[in-house]
Amino acid sequence: MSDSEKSIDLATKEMLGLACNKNICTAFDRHETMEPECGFGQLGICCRNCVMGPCRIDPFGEGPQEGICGATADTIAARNLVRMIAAGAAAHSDHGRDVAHTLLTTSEGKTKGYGIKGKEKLLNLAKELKVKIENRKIEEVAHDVAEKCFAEFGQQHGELQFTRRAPKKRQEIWRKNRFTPRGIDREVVEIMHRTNIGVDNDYQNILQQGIRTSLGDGWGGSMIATDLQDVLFGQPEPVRSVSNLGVLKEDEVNIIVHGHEPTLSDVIVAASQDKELLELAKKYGAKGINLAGICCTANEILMRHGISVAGNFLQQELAVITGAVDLMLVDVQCIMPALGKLATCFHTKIISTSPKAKFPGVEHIEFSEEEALPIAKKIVRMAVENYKNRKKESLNIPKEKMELVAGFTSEYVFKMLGGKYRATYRPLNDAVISGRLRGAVGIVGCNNPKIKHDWAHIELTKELIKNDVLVVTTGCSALASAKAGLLVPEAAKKYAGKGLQEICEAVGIPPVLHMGACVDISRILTTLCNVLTEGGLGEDISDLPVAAAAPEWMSEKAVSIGFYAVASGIFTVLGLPLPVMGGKNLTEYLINSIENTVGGKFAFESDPLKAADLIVKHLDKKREALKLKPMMYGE
Ligand code: NFS
Ligand code: SF4
Repeated sequence: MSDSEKSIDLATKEMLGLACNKNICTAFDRHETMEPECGFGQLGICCRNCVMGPCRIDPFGEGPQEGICGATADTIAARNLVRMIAAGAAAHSDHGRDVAHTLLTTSEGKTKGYGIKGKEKLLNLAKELKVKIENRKIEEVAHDVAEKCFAEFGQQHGELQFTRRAPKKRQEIWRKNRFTPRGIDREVVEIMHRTNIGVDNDYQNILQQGIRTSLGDGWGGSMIATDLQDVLFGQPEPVRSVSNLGVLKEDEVNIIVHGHEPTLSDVIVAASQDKELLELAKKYGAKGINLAGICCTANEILMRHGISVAGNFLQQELAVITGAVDLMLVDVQCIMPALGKLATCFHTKIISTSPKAKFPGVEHIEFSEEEALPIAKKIVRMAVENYKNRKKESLNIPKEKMELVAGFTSEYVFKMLGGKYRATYRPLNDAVISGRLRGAVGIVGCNNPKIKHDWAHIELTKELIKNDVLVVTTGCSALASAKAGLLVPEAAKKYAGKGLQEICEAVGIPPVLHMGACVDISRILTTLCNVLTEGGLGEDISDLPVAAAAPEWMSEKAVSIGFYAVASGIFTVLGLPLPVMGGKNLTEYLINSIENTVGGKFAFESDPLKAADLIVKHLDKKREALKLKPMMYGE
């Protein structure tokens, strides 16, 4: 495959060409050497759950159709699938747990570098969680809110608190089908139990637990992560910034933060503005300290501080190859182990910080909330001191960079649409009802070298906004849209249909709204609940003309997200199939009959234009059921 077929992003193509000239391998190349990938794995029909096996089912029906224990293709594929959900939900939720811990220790005055910046959010949460507010210090309230959220992880029975944010009808569906999560951790553990050899062997019953676990992510762990981050680091508001590798600066110390948890990156932002360190940078001949993000950490500090974005998942190695990164610090999730070896070819220092995530050949400086700011300063100092080791001849910063606006939240949409004094979702609902807007679609998720980098995200997004669909986006998809110039108000005139254009112009928003990191997909759920409460668009999420898509997904986290979206009643289109196709009944269930139970279902479609078509048809079906007006500017 030539470099131009690997990505639509100019900076990425340029860096891939350079990597090739230098004989440096990236994920794009390693993907090619891996082909053909294992068919059993892709179809989900190999099982290693006990040592009588590994067993594989013959997909052509000629060889074995059962494992040694008698497990069928459907059973094996379902067990593998829900283990992916368990891993994905665990990752998001453990992130949420860590944030709860930071809030708790901060409320006890034990941290250095954090405060409670989102007071309004905290008070709203306190009300929701029935924490007493009157005559109490903000720290006391924060303490009890953190404890209540903590308890959600270990809860053994009852229902997760935030599932009550869902419409009544949805809650009933969950209860009736045993989908309501009892405790976040409990559901993950139960997946591991049920998928042991000889426990749950009915694919639908296995999926029931998969759904329950995923809901514990979306309406539990991820929601806690989002809400408590807003309490600690402040609620995002729309902010302008810049994206792509061109944000790296030739004459400044470049630090990249990569990973997921803003507990680390937020104090790095503060440390990079430290006077003493800035002086030191100048002493070494640098004009300043330039911070940029990759992956979801990028989203977190982008929307709270306007820090620029270096790139998305498949650009992490390319950032190092620019030779301009003096230090890259990483915490958890989506960090390629390849970075360690790659960095040895450059002056770049990679620093791991989480006790949960170490990398061979990478220096580890353990991060702790208690000493957050001093540790952050130490790391920034290392970057500054490494600036002098930069080799001019290996410096290759691509020019590409793009303006963007990021940081829309469910609360902000509320303010923005109603004006300062009239907070309401009414204009949004009316736009859908009157046929100016067809509906809304969440486009989210990763990059995957199996699909031309950023291409599927951008094609799908453009096609939908052309059809008067408001797109909301998170994660690496949001970063793809940023780089493609879709996150600015001016993009409406260029790419959006007439109805969407009118709304964007009236309110001054881009046609594609950046709503944060992947844990912030919980913001999309909350927004949908608010839209329903505003009225006129049905009673349940499955009534709404909305859909979701992950055109280039790769992570287990995306599987968990896909499931809680479907189980919340949302039609969800994946650009690559779930690894289940070897289980014929299971596949049929996921792309079809699951809809009878939850009102949402999956579709697998790798062609973004066909995916857009499926989505538009789905939105129109929902509009028809709600008896909404025909689209104002034609179909
Ligand atoms: Ni989401 Fe964020 Fe990106 Fe995929 Fe990874 S960064 S949590 S998993 S690759 S979107
Ligand atoms: Fe084979 Fe069954 Fe063991 Fe899986 S659990 S490896 S199918 S014997």
